[in-house]
Amino acid sequence: MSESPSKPRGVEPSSALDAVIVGAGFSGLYMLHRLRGLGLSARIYEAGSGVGGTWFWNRYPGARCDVESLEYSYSFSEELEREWQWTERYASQPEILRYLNHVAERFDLKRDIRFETRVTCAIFDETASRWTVQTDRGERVSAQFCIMATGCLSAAKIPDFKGRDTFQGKTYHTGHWPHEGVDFSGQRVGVIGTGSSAIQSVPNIARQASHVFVFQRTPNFSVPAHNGPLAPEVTRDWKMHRAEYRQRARTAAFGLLLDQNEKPALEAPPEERQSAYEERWRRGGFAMLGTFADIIVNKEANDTAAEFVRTKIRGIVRDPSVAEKLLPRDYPIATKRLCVDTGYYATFNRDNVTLIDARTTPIQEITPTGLRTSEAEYTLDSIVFATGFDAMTGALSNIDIRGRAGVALKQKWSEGPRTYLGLMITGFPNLFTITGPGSPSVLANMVMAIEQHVDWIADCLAYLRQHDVASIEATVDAENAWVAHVNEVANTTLFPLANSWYVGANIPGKPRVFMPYIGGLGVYRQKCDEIAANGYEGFALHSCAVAS
Ligand code: NA7
Repeated sequence: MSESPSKPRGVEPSSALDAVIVGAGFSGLYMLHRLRGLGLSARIYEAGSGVGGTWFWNRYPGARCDVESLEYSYSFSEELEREWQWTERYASQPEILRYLNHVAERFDLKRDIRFETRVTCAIFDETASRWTVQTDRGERVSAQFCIMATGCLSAAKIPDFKGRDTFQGKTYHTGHWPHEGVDFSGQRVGVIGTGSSAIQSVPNIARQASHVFVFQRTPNFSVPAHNGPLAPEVTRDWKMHRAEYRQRARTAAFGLLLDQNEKPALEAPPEERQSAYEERWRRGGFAMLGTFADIIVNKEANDTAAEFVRTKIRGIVRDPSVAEKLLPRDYPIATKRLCVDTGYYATFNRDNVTLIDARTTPIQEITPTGLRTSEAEYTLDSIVFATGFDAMTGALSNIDIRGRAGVALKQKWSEGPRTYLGLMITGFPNLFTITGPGSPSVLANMVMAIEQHVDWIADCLAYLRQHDVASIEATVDAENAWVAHVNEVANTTLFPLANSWYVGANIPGKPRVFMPYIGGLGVYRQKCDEIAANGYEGFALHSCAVAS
């Protein structure tokens, strides 16, 4: 299910760096590039055997980004953008991985990446104001700054089903897919979960397997991607106007060129609403989110969009009882991440696909031969866990991070994550979290959110150097105020109503806290810039190491 275990490299001698970066995905790669530009010594530790992060691990059939390829790519280098050609409107996982390898080669990043090396622990030394970082290969390194580029959806989660380890067939998690691929020909396959990963993979698995059983606990809203080859005129237009498009995306709420209609849904007469939704459905993807201004803040407005999509599902799925099961009803549309699919609902018209409602007939046990629900037993050759991630905090909690007075981050976050700007944590000086909880992150085009954080951190480190500052730390007041603000803004929207991974509802026992910042990437960027311009307001800066 996972990468082959890395061979021990032996205990390496201690070394000292300006910065350690954890993770070689979109965040870590750009961070390394920026730090090198500042003349700082930096090293990435990466658990995988190659670059890519999320795009290294998520290799399930049909894995594809739900943000359009021209937008879901770095904007920091015009040359990079001019020389790289995306082939499809929505890039597939292999293409994104090729792109990230190209970036790593082009900027000569790999020489400072230690692959197949997992950071196990990071401890802050208050006397020296430095972090000691340890890896599973016995390496120990001291760095002034520790930068977590660990991703928001990188800690894969397999629920603790009874009998989970007794199954004698093959099991897979979508987020740890075998590199050699999987041939499901002739197999009876069970897919557990109906989030984005299942919605992308089920149509592909169904074309191969003899039968697919989809176990759905909560139906999801999905809109068509209308994916296809990128038309040359689209690429030409992008290259001609790239600077303008990128600037718009950087300041937009979702970091996307969404074409947001400012009119509230309820001000439009029903026919106008209908044709607006139809037009967005034809465009495909997240365009649906921009149809009206109030979809995510007004339940009645949201209902009009939700009912539109439910009607579409009824129109696609031929068996009315199956269609009925696929209709999401108990949360507003887009308050769980909207899925973007290619033929998902139509897949349920195939004779070799069965939908099982795991809400009314829950999965009770995984057996040696398959799976048992409260109603029936299913004989399976393989089980695919499309069960998601311990989102936003999981990858950080998996590392033993200890700040001042040896306090563990896990302990500090036991009631839910607390950060200042999603960038720093009180009690953990010189530790940065790229797209950490409390920042726009997953509610924005991730690449735009990442670039904004990396640039802010790099500028901050340059400032600290110029002003001879040894440590920076979020103040208690600033952190408290930011956490309150993140909650306040979230509560003006419908988002907290859904049992989503945004609130940790998919992980039993995880405190229910709305983790990302929904104030919008543009607004957030401005706040971060103002804070920096005011000499890093809300941060305590110390010119030499302090004991406490
Ligand atoms: P998601 O969106 O978290 O989906 C996980 C799915 O697995 C979801 O349908 C869950 O149902 C289901 N699940 C989780 N635990 C169980 C148990 N115990 N029993 C039955 N079903 C379960 O993860 P994805 O990988 O699809 O997508 C993650 C993000 O990646 C996505 O949002 C995009 O941003 C890209 P639930 O809804 O919790 O009832």
